[in-house]
Amino acid sequence: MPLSSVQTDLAFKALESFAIELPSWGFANTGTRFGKFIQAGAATSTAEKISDAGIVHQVTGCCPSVAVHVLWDFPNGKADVPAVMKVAAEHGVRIGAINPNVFQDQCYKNGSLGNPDAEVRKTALSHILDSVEIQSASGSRDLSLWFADGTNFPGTGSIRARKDWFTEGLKTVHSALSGNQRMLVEYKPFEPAFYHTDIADWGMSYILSKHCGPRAKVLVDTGHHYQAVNIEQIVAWLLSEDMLGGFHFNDRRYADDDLTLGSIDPYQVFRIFYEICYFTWERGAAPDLAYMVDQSHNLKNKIEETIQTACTAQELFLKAALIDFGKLAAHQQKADLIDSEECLREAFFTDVRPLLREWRKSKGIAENPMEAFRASGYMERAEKERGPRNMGAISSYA
Ligand code: PSV
Ligand code: MN
Ligand code: MN
Repeated sequence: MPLSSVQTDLAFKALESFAIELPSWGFANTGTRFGKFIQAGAATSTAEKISDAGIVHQVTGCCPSVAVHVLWDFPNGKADVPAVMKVAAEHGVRIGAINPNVFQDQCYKNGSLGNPDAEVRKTALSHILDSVEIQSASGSRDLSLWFADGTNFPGTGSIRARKDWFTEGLKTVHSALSGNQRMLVEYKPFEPAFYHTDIADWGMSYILSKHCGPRAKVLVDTGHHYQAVNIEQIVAWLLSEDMLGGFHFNDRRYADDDLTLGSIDPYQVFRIFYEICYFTWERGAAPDLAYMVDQSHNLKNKIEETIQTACTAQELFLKAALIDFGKLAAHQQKADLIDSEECLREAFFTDVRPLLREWRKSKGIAENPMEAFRASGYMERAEKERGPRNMGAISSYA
């Protein structure tokens, strides 16, 4: 069915409102705990990661910011901010969410803010407060908090005491925020802790955020759920409570997969966007959410998969934005089961790619981002330049 000009206007408006942030760590060689498959063209420095994010934004037009991990991208803390900001500006992007890292240092074996040792809790807190300084210096709005804390064996830690330590630590972080700054509290059901994780689900993130204050919101990483969990219901509840801060997008086969968004279950991603677009339609304004990717590919070419992810996100968001919400609301009111459901299916099965091509044309970018990237010669240059550094890593790894 051809789309009307009203739908085209609606689609363009939706696309203009949708930006998705890329993770710096998605462009470097990473692997599973069983090994790495090195890519010759992968980024070997923060500047290269930002350059890769820049080319993705250039060809897709929807990825204007880059999330950074403090330990990996700011080894000298705040002192690195001007240089990183300069590189970002050169590549047409800006610094996005700041991710403190309180899980890699040896002192965090038994946790960070939940560690029974007050000295370790202090070390973790001071790293997070340093990260807030980076956030302020770089003008970044969001501090994105994920904790590996938990225990591996029953009875080896006081779950309640750890909860209190988290509350205390996070409250201190909250009081260090100012201006438009926010803190996003991420949850994860397991890994690396396998008996209990201190912030295991959305309820725990919600409670901690509520204790902290209005700048604290829940971060939903789509990978961090067990199979049967209805993620879109969590999204709907958090929206209704004004407690949803943003997303880490990926796809899940179990409870933490860094798989391409929508590669396994595109209808699920669509249902999440449906909840957001329905909320937007009812309120007449979009909720203030940070859409971020959290994927780190070991097998696919990293830049190409990021382009694939950004385009998939746009397609699924657009499909959800095109739902006829007036019609849907009327059917829901009468409990017309089939007709209500068909409103979603109609939108989901609409081929929105022609609209996306039109939108790209209107922005002066190539209609096919993947083709444009392949034609640019960027990857060949990156492989030539970075290859010796990356291949050196193979021999030292073997
Ligand atoms: C943990 O699994 C996580 O989802 C957190 O967001 C981390 O910051 C990110 O992955 C990168 O390791
Ligand atoms: Mn995440
Ligand atoms: Mn994860």
